[in-house]
Amino acid sequence: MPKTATATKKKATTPSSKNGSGALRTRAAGNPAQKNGKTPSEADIVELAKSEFQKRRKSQLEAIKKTDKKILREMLYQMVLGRRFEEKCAEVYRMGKIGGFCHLYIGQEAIAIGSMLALKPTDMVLTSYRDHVQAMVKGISPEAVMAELYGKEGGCVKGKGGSMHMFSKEHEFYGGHGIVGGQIGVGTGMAYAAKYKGTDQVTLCFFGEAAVNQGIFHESLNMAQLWKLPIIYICENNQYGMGTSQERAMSTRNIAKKADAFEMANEFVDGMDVMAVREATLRAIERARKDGSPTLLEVRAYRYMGHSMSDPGNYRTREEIAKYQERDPIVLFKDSLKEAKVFSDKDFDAIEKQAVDETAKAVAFAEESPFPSESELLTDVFA
Ligand SMILES: Cc1ncc(C[n+]2csc(CCOP(=O)(O)OP(=O)(O)O)c2C)c(N)n1
Ligand SMILES: [Mg+2]
Repeated sequence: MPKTATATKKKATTPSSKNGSGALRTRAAGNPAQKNGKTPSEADIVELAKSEFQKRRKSQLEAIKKTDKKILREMLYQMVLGRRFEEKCAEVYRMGKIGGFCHLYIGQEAIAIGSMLALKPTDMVLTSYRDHVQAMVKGISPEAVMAELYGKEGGCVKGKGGSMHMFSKEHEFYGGHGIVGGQIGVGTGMAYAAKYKGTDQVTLCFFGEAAVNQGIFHESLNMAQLWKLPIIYICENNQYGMGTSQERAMSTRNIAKKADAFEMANEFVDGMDVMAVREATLRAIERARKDGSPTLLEVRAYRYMGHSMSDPGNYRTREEIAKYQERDPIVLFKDSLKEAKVFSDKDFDAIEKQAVDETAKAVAFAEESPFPSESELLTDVFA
């Protein structure tokens, strides 16, 4: 098992199949592991994941060859930083340093990094409550994100938002939204404003697959296509909405195709492949900037940790988690970078050290930052 995957596997929630609901489900339709109509064993599924990993390496290598080395380094660094930062979040959360909800992104890093590093700094980003990594990629410092998690004054919103509400107007990062799907309507409005004002900004709006069943998704996509808004909707399909699997809640597996109903451009992307995410986003950005038209990307990945830190995880098996860890996006990317001779083990060690040091600095800053003073209680509060 690769190092990064092992590190998180130990900390994964404890899935059980005791009540039957945790048993690994497979689909009759569209499941590549299905052999002669027979349900594959869990070992078959792990094998399939390994072979998909090898296939994916080939296309990733091609994309790496076309990309500037500086960008590749930044992509890898941000992915490793996101992973180490969030592992630390889990650790300090368990020590009682962070209160309230805390939703980790471990396993999904390729989505934020692949897409956001294709943007200009002036472009706008919104996401759900699973927002720490997106906030950092958009330029909010790890110190300000960690202090926000601690509820401290040095946080990006002075400790008043916490884990779910990272925000920075300066960095064009507009949340951190706790209402599932809420950011789809807000993001569509922001794209409308950009078009109305004639700015060159593209809006990138992330949401989970469970948000797609709500009316706001359909209403927003209709308006965005009708009015040709420069927005990219990224559905982060991690296959679960809390403990409910997509197959229990959605009549179709194919989320990208929902955009066909609005005649909107759409693509399905492998969210374990950071280069595939980057390339699909670059295509969507071109559509948005050139024609001012929207795109829906369904990016499929998997969260290794529970829905939030308080998730007992009794709805899935350890084998299911292991299957996705076999295709870990960081390991895949490092393997490809090494094979393409872009970076060596020495470079990887330097990146790892930089990420660990940056995370330690963020924790030290958060520990030392004071709690907000009482006089701050009613400032910047709208109710
Ligand atoms: C409108 C609304 N309904 C229900 C909830 C409770 N809730 C919080 S997270 C969540 C699951 C969302 O899953 P998904 O959109 O797939 O995102 P993920 O957590 O997987 O990133 C639900 C139902 C909520 N916050 N808002
Ligand atoms: Mg989900």
